[in-house]
Amino acid sequence: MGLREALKKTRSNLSKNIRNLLGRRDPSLLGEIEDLLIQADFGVSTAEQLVESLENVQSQDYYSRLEKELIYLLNEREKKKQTPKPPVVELYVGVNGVGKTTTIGKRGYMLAKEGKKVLLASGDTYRTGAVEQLSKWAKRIGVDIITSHYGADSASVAFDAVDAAETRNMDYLLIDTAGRLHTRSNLMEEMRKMKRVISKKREDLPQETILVVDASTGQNALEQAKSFNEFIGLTGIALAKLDGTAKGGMAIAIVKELGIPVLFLGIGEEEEDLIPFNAEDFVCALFE
Ligand SMILES: Nc1nc2c(ncn2[C@@H]2O[C@H](COP(=O)(O)OP(=O)(O)OP(=O)(O)O)[C@@H](O)[C@H]2O)c(=O)[nH]1
Ligand SMILES: [Mg+2]
Repeated sequence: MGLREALKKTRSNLSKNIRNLLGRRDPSLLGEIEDLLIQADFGVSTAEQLVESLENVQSQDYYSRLEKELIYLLNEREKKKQTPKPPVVELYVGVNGVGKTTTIGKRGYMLAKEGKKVLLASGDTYRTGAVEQLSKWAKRIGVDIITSHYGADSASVAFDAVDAAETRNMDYLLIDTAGRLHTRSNLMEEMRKMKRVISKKREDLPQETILVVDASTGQNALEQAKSFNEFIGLTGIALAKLDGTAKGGMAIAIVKELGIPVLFLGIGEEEEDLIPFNAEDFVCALFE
């Protein structure tokens, strides 16, 4: 599945309705466009800002103006990063069932295809079957894995994994974690410990702390991003399950409100179904 296909539902909701409105010229038009953007989960303040940008624009140019504003908004937040020192450690966090383990499998595949040496680590010691699930991915994409056993201390699993990645000269270490609700402070605390232990090994690690969110969650994903960001500091968002949702606009709300860049889009369950985020492609697929 491609990006265009994945964003089909969000787009058809949005474009069809906006197109219907554009023929009109009455004073309530902008208000109605704002409502549509909110319905597509752009978030209230983003929708307001976008509509304000249309105020002195001819209605036939609304579309192109919206596209330009969105691309600007999404690109503005994209950080220019220095080349990190290997191993690049990516810690994947998020609430239960959002797609963390699957995203890691797909990300590992993406990196392995680029010729990178990839190690996976199973830091989910809570859910039965979690280690096996990641092991299956490792086998499927042909990369190594550090496993753990049920009930083990996830921080020490992470610590050992960083050790292994260094001794084996890995380019990337992708660490899976157990799903946790952002409102459960004991579980959030445990995750913080995991990150702290990793940075004790080397202070620039982990270079990425990535929150995986389920795109169909809509605005609650923004709450998740806020909490996780307050607790451990996020460097990026992976937006999973973008296929089959009409709430794709949520990506924009997260970038705008929290300034955290979207790094990846998950558009299916197969290994090739993860694509690097690109603002222009995303906005085009959203409106076209
Ligand atoms: N359609 C679709 N399904 C996905 C995507 N990403 C993950 N899934 C599915 O979502 C379900 C949950 O995915 P997991 O990767 O196990 O989620 P998780 O966050 O690791 O779950 P826990 O470890 O239990 O918290 C699985 O059935 C995945 O195949 C995606 O981008 N698109
Ligand atoms: Mg998992």
